[in-house]
Amino acid sequence: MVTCDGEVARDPEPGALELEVTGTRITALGRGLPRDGRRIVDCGGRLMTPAPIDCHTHLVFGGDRANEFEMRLDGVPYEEIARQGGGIKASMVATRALSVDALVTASLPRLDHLLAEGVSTVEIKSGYGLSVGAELNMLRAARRLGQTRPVRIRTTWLAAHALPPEYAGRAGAYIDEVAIAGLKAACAEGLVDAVDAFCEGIAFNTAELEPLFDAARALGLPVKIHSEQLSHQGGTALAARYNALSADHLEHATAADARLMAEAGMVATLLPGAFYMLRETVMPPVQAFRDHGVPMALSTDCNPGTSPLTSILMVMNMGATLFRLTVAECLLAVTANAASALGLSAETGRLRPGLSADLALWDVTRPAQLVARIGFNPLHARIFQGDLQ
Ligand code: DI6
Ligand code: FE
Repeated sequence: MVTCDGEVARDPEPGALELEVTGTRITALGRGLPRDGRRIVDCGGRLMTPAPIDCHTHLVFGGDRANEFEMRLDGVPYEEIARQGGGIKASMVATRALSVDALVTASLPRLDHLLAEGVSTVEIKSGYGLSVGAELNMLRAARRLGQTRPVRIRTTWLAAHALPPEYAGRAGAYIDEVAIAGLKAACAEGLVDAVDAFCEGIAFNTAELEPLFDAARALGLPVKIHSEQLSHQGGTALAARYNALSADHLEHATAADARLMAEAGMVATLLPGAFYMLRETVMPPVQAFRDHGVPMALSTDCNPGTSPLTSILMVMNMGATLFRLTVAECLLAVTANAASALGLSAETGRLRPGLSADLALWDVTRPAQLVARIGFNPLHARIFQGDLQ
């Protein structure tokens, strides 16, 4: 058993621990627990971990952008494709064309792929609607996904993802009329757990994002940010001023950013799928995060453009191979630290009495076996809120 509550051992002691579940909760962890009247499940010597958490996804969207993949193979850079109306805007057109029902249908296979690897909790962002109505529909679809499958969905308002053509040259008006006005409407409908923004040369700058973060604060919502992905724009420092839950991507972040993140209690969410797809060469400052004690999470960033990835196991492998994280860091990055990135550390992500019984049972005996293999899923059983599935 790997509790992800502190150190992760390379070789967990065989048969060391028993775990008691009552209803939806872990109620005890230890040796020789009382058995009277309990249903006993023998896990057959398999490895148990907290169920993985995917803490940064754009899983709800319409359409497909494999054509842009081909353009990039021909040498056209991502930012150039975006300037030509591809990229996020192409997904906007395809997403606006779908009803809530159709968005659910399009997104369900992606969610199921994550669940097949034991995932208990998925964060889903808006950000491909870019109008109040279409952004609301994305989060309605996200909530519906959570009613359709046994999974915990956290929704994030990411209207500040790109500027739609109808607001070209009027970023301030877009933030006011769509990002902030829509946030209030979405919040009133119970559709928002956090607010995110894309701070980048091809998206929004820090001055434009400040009023949005002020609005989030006024509504009592935590913020997150996509920052320093393609260039250094200062989004991480802005987010730290708002005690953000996390800053995400961070390839171009500095040691000074890491210090601010530590002071603000933020998680660094690293997204190796986007790094890989864009053939990035600048690495996130992993050693600075370690030195400053910034917890690192890893996530799929599942999206139609820069990270069409729906495997949390692959993400762990990439975290190790591309970012040189240790196996222990990779495991914590998709469990305890991913929970922190969603403000859920008192709810899930560790094996600890009081937390939700969200467990994964794997046909392996050592954590390294989860991280080392590529394209192999050793999940034996998934337990969500105490239910063995
Ligand atoms: N950064 C990303 O990598 C994705 N969104 C973001 O803010 C890209 C989204 C896309 O290309 O569709
Ligand atoms: Fe993203």
